[in-house]
Amino acid sequence: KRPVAMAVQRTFSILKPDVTRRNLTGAVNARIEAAGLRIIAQKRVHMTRAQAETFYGVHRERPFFGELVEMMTAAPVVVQVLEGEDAILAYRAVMGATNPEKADAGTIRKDFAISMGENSVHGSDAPETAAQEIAQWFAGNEIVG
Ligand code: RTP
Ligand code: MG
Repeated sequence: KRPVAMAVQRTFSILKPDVTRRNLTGAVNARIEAAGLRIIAQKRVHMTRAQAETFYGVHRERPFFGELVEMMTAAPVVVQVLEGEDAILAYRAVMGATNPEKADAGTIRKDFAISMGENSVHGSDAPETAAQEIAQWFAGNEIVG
């Protein structure tokens, strides 16, 4: 019998301003690595308004859009590419629910997030958005798998 193919996948991650401001980059990275995800690209950037508006363009019409862009540009973030088996779903599982009050015990958002807005991490929601988001932030030679 042929073995079932391993679905190694990449996802895009952001450690949001509430993480860098509180010096929790290493603590969050420890959770990512403990979940079996490999950080194959990483850099610290201070997003411009235009970059944040592009990144969250899908939410442009939402009532929280202005607040979201303000929050994402208020301090540096760490952008990352994570690799692992079913990385997109695996990362969203360790992130926890968008609203930290609803996040499961042991998730990053349950343990670190401040609020629905300042919820510590972003993770891509599908393979297409992961590819788009990675391409917005990393050149191919910055990703070392
Ligand atoms: P993300 O895109 O950052 O990984 O988070 P998500 O999928 O869990 O949540 P999404 O619905 O895509 O919302 C994107 C980000 O917008 C902020 N938000 N604020 N105040 C609010 O009601 C509200 N709702 C969403 C959060 O920072 C959320 O992660
Ligand atoms: Mg989202």
